Parts: sequence; structure tokens; C-alpha cells
Amino acid sequence: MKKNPFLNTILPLFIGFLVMGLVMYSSQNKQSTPSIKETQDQHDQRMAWWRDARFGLFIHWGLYAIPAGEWKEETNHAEWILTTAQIPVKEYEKFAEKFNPVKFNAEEWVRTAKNAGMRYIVITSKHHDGFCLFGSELTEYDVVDATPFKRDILKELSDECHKQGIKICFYHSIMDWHHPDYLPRREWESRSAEGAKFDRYVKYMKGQVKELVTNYGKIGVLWFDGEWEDTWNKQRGAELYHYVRSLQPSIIINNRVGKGREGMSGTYDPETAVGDFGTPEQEIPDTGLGYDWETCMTMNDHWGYNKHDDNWKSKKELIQKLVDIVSKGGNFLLNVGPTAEGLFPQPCIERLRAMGKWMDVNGESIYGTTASLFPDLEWGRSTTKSEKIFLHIFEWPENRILEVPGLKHKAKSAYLLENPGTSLNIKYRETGAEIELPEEAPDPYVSVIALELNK
Ligand code: H79
Repeated sequence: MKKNPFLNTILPLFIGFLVMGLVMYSSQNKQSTPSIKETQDQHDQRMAWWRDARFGLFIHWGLYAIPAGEWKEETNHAEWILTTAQIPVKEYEKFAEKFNPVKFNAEEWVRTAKNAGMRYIVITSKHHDGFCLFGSELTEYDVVDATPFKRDILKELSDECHKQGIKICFYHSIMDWHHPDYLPRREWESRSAEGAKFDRYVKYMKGQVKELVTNYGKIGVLWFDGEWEDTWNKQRGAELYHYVRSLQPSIIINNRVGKGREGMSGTYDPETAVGDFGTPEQEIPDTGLGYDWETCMTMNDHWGYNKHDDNWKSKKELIQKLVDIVSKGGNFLLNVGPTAEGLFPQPCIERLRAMGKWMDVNGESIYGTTASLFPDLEWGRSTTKSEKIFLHIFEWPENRILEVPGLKHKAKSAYLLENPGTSLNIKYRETGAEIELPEEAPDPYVSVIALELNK
């Protein structure tokens, strides 16, 4: 029989290389971390509640609420005060003796978030200052051991979240200015770094993360931060990501767990870096990013409570930011910095109330929607959900004609979301549609039109 060189030589060689390649690939994987594999379907299922939610509450709370932004002559500090005011760790620790937020009421906080239309809460379990808002067995520097308050704040808040049906999520800082094994030291400090072992710090942090994901029921998101110092690296990030997933497989983790974040824009390459979503900070990208992302933002100019900061964004700005973000396929994580007494500042409460009122009427155009089908709408934004298109009008056209360039698909009906009984007239032109509007914008912030499509 004639020899077939393909079957006799090339194919076995090819298979040999393939097997070798696979063995090398899997052993490489083993060397770094046991990775959690999931199909696209499984991934989509894991992300489903978060994509549906679109709107969450960020809470920055810790010892820094006590100085409330003030140190000596300066009034511009907040959660960074240990570093920005160069307060020695021993001195900063003394705030713990004064931390007694007797007005803290988990039921009220959760209700306020829910009434605002928020579907998840992300609270600082530990910020860069190293102080923990939960009872940790691994340190005394926490609310239970070091403060007169003694109550486990995360326990009360997570219990209440589970009760009221809203997701509880934790922000946990990788950077830690308090732990003796964390490196590097701040340049200005006098604490010696002798004997410090970063690996021991990582063990501590992982231990705490284990407490967070095992003692407080089901956690929605672990939101890491402070990953930018040189001691943190790609491998440590990948290990931490997979470790957390191994403890709670369905948990969602932000991209700051690793080293993939590209500055404050929060963008990254989800194909090569760990993390489930991008994290633009204090900014909204110009367009969607092609993967999951969440803009986090302050209501004034500080994350932690600053009693001098009155630079509040208006209700209109906040509602328009929410709409802008959702129209680009992102989530909005809006921050509140509670006082040392345990209260949300009054301006926050007023803004959350206004957002909730708007969401009560227009939430359908936010929850579970996907990004705009139109590249550019000069009067506002748009979102889509199954057979509906929502048009968010920021500027009510004076001629009462809303131009929707590119809309050619005939709609079954068009109505104001706040009054589904209305029926708006649509004219179709070569370039798109024109919708006839009533004289007055029905909403002072953003009025929404729903188009039902004939599918
Ligand atoms: O937790 C919030 C911030 O504390 C944290 N991320 C959000 C979610 C954050 N860490 N770093 N940064 C934000 C950017 C760094 C800003 C700084 Fe500064 C400029 C640090 C020191 C100078 C801002 C201004 C903080 C202190 C002064």
C-alpha cells in the first residue's frame, strides 16, 4: 500500500505538538492559579442581575468621617486624610475611640437606597486607612474591637439588604496604610519597614476577604481598589480574583482586582486582564466600551464626608448622568459619605428622593435596558429593551418636533412614559422619524417617550 505522508508523518507530528502545547498550557495555568472556567452563557447568567440593575449606591464610611475633611487649617480632606494631612498612623488610630455613630440605622439606609431606585449597595468594608467596618477575627482595628460602638456595621447592613431584597456588595482596599506588613510605606512616615513581609499582608487580606464572603450571606460584588502600587502585580491579581470566585462562584469582581486598569478612565482589556467590569471613576466615557462597565461618582467633590463641601450636583445633572451612562450600556454607582453620627447628609437624601421619584415613573427605560441604537441625538439619549425604544429628552425642542434620525422602522405606538394613555403622532421621512410633542415637557429633568415596535 502506498504511504500517505500526511497520515504517517505530518498528522502524528501535529497531534504530538498539540498535546505538548496543551500540557504546557495547562501546567502554566496550574503554576499561577486554579482558574475558574465558564462558558459565555454562564458568564451572562452571572452578570444578569448586575446588568439589569443599572443603578447602585456607593457608601464611603470610616474613621475619616470624624474629622469630616478638616485638619488644622485645611478643609479639603476626606477619606484620604491620613495621607493628605500626613497624620501618623498612631495618631489616626485614636479616631477609633471616638467612632460612635449612634444614629446609624441600617433599615433606613437600605430603604433610602431602594426608594431611590437603586438595586445594589457597595459599602467600604475597609478603605486605604486600613480600618474595618466589620468584625474581623484577623485584626483589632475594626468597628467591633476598637470603637465604643462595637456593632458589626456590615452585619446589620447585609442582613437588612437580604431582608429588603437588594444586593449587598463590599468595597475592599488592597492598599493599606495601617497594616505593618503592607508595603511600600508613605514617603513622609517614620514607621520602619524593617521586617515587613508583603506576602504576610496578602495572606491577611485574603483571610479578610474570606470573612467577607462567608459571614454575610450572598455578596453581589467585591469592589477592589488601591491596586496601583508596585507591590501588587498581575499574578497576585489573578490569584485573588480566582480565590474569591472559588469561595462564591457567582460573585462579580471589578477590574481593580488586577493590574489591567488604564487610569481613571477605568478601561481595560477583559480578554487579557482579570475582572468582570471596567470602573471609570468620576467620568463617563464618550461611548460604550464593548464590555461591562460602571461609572462611580460623588454627589459633591468628596467620597468620604466633608462638612465644608457644598458643591452638590443638581438633581437634574444626576438624573441626566444616570441616563447618559445607561444609554451607553453602563451602570451608575452614586456615592454618599455618611456623617460620623451615621446619617446621610441632607442634600444626599433630597437628591436620592428626586431620583427615586423619577425612577418610579421612568424606571422601565433604565432597568434591563441596553445601549442606544442611535449614535447621536442632539436633544438627549436613548435606551432599548426587547420591543421598545426609549427616548430621553434633555432639551425639549421649541418647535415641538422631536427628530429621530435613522428611525425608519414603523412604531406601533409612541407615548409619554409618565402617561401611557397619550398617543404621539409620528411622521416618517427619508432620513428618519419626526415625533410630534406636547407643548410642555412633562418632567422638569428628563421626559421619556416610549416607542413600541411592530416586530
Ligand atoms: O474610594 C474612592 C477614592 O478614595 C479612591 N477610589 C474611589 C472609589 C481613589 N483612590 N485614588 N484615587 C481615588 C485617585 C487618587 C487621587 C489622589 Fe488625591 C490625588 C490622591 C491624592 C491626590 C484625591 C485628591 C484624593 C486625595 C486628594
